[in-house]
Amino acid sequence: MSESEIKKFKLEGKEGVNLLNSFEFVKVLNENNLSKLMIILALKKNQSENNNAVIIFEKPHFAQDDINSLLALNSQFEMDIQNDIYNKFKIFPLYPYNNIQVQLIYPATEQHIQKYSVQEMFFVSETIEDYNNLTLKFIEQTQLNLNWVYNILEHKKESERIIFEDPDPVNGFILLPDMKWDGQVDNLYALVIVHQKDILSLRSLTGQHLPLLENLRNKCYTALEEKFGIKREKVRAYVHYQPSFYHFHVHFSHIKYQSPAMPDRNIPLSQVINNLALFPDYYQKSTLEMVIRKNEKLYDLYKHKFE
Ligand code: M7G
Repeated sequence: MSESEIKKFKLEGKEGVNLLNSFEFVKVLNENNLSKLMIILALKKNQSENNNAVIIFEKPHFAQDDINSLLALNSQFEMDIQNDIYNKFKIFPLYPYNNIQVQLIYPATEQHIQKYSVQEMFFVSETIEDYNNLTLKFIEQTQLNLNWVYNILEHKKESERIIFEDPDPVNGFILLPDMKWDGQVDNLYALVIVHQKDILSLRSLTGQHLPLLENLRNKCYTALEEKFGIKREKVRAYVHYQPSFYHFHVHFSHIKYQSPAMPDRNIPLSQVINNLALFPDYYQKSTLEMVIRKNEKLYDLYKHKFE
């Protein structure tokens, strides 16, 4: 490791330790042994108000390069079982092979805590009347703050991470790594945020938005291939319905990546484009199926449908 790398590591490490040190554990909100993920509720110490935090700890998936390095490393190890030709042991590699990905949401609102908690889920049909009378009310009253989105669009945050930008105010967008992406090509998880601010979600889309959708689809496929060598037939492009954030965005992920986010919310971008090309007002008329979770506000608005 070069001296500048060591310095960077020390700095990042020090900041990280201090950052997590100021929180204390309250309870586990969710865990997943397949994706090696644990999400906890924590409290900021020495603070009486607005002190909730949601912290997501995730062990990384292996990349082939990591395995090659692990074979070459002379790591500390602890033998567990040795029986004939069968051996099981633990190794304790040091930086940079022992990282844990952490997402810290602080201060976290009640909605963040609900979003990341284990919850019973339900499918529900949303007619256009339901959308206008119930869902829109929910969006107006309780939608999560969009500051992080505007920071990206205004280049105030994450500008160095931008993969591609089309600055056109109508058909333009920013393509950048999603916060959840661990950086491995096979796990690609990228986010496209459009410059237009008044498209809340899939429901707001009409035939007028086809140039935007086609523009972003084509330019993002090209950018992902140029930058990461991922061919378009290996990329899943989709929107979530309902999304968590009501500023229109599209997810681009590697076909091998299995997102811990609820897959039942995925609607392929190709299907959206096709529907709008056939029927420009498709999303102003259709009944859409969506998944809602028991503790979220939408559940209260829709529970009469299955009680
Ligand atoms: P969504 O479909 O609205 O919600 O997607 P979901 O989280 O329920 O899937 C929003 C996406 O934005 C998610 O994949 C988040 O991981 C991602 N995201 C959220 N925040 C706050 C950030 C951020 O600050 N930076 C980046 N790059 N991505 C974020």
